[in-house]
Amino acid sequence: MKEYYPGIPKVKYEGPQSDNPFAYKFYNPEEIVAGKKMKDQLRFSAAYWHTICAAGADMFGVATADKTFGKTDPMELAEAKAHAFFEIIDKLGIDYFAFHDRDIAPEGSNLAETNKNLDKIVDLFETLMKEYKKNLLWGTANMFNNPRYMHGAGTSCNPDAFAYAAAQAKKAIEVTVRLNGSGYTFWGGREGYETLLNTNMGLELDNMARLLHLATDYGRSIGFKGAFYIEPKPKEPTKHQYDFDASTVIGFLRKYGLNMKLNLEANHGTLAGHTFQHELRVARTEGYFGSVDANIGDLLLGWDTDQFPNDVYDSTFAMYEILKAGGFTTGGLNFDAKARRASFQPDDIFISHIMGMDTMALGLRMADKLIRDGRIDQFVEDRYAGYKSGIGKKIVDGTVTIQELEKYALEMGDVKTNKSGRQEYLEGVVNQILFG
Ligand code: XLS
Ligand code: CA
Ligand code: CA
Repeated sequence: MKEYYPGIPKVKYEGPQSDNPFAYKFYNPEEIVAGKKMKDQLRFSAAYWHTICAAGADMFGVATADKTFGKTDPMELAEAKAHAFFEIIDKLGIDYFAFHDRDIAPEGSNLAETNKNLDKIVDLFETLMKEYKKNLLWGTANMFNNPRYMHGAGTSCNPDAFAYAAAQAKKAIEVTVRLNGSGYTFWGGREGYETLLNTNMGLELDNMARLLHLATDYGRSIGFKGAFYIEPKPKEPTKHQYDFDASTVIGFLRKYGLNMKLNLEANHGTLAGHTFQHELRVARTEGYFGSVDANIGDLLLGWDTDQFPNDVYDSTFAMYEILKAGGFTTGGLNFDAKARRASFQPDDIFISHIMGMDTMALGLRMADKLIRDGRIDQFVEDRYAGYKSGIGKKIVDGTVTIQELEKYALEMGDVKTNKSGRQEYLEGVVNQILFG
């Protein structure tokens, strides 16, 4: 069989002292951390659209990397990409992947032809998944690229676009079921608006929910047992995306009675003005934690840079939330990430994943230490201890009236029992755990 990346070895764990760029320094798949093998805690996944498709083009310039494998015929190129992609994830020891329908096969001249192209590549995926023992983390439909979706998909003002989107989602869910995917993601690429001057917000939101109901009900009817996710993002490509952040999406899901979880992207959290940890905390507190796109943004830039994670504070706090949520079930850590445009050599694909995986592995190790150390959790426990007895317990139990609280306040005179929040002490504890 043709090797697409000759010279790149199978990447193994060599430990923190290794200077081999093609080795893991912190990710040791079989090592037990926080009660499970690291590979089962982290459930790494590679994103097809970046890893094998994105070639460095941006708004100001064409591709810098060559990902054509000498092919010009679109179906031959799709096949070559599939082979190359599975070789990459196999060499990296990544067990999962995610893809959009349009990443893997080209569009034909009509929907029927497009579906035929897709089926042909899905046949190949089925073979390659078996051969390499790889699993689908989630599938999705690209309902934002084609001009037909210029006004949105589920939120389009044009019912023909809504119908086309429904047909596309139906097919993508069928493909996900066929490949035994453990999830299916909806990212509302153009589900938002540019100006309220031409927008019926109420109808657009209702219709978005209608599409999600139709698609998820259909998925269940054909035996899909995995999780349906929504992925929040506040902006880009539209000025305002309806799935703004975790809180907004949870409110939407509750309003419309949709049984879905969240796929949270670090980068989208910061674009919404939150930390990644905040988004994860909201999801776990509300019972909506599902899966993660671990790629980060550049805090000095206002757009979606999809970078491999390199910040260990960030990965520690993210893994802390994930462990506290009970760890992944259907979800995993997907790298919706691309190497920078100037990192165009084929081996950069490997080096960037290795760095990102080591960052998340370090985060897992540090989060586990933080939890085992116990000082932070104990501090939080103590801080709210007042709600375990006396007036606090009555508030929490809902057995107090506002008149009783007034009486209590009058007798108290003033609040004299506040204690320091000790933020700096806690930040010191984190530094000690990371570097001590
Ligand atoms: C884009 C999104 C997208 C989703 C899948 O910003 O991150 O890639 O993850 O459609
Ligand atoms: Ca992104
Ligand atoms: Ca994403």
